[in-house]
Amino acid sequence: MNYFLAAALLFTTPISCFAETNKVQVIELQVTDNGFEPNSINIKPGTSVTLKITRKTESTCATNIQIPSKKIKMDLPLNKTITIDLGKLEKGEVRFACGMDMISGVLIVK
Ligand SMILES: [Cu+2]
Repeated sequence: MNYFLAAALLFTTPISCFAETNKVQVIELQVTDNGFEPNSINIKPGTSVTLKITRKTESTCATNIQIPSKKIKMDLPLNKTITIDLGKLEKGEVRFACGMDMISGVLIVK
């Protein structure tokens, strides 16, 4: 047993857990008959955000998603989860919408 390593792990683990700069938030979104669910998400500034989006319905025009401020456009295949890494978000709002901009939602960073 390597006691030095064990001690090092014991002391480094809690520190990295609480480090402000390494916060990651995974947000799971679904596209249903009601649109994006949820369609309003609160996030703390400086958090790295990963979206996991699954389209659950055929009867929607949201077969793709666009995030204009991040210049992102992705197809949303039925019942398949896609992952979008947004990186660290600063204060403000990040809007997302279907390709035709009829169904939308927002990440509120504050
Ligand atoms: Cu649409």
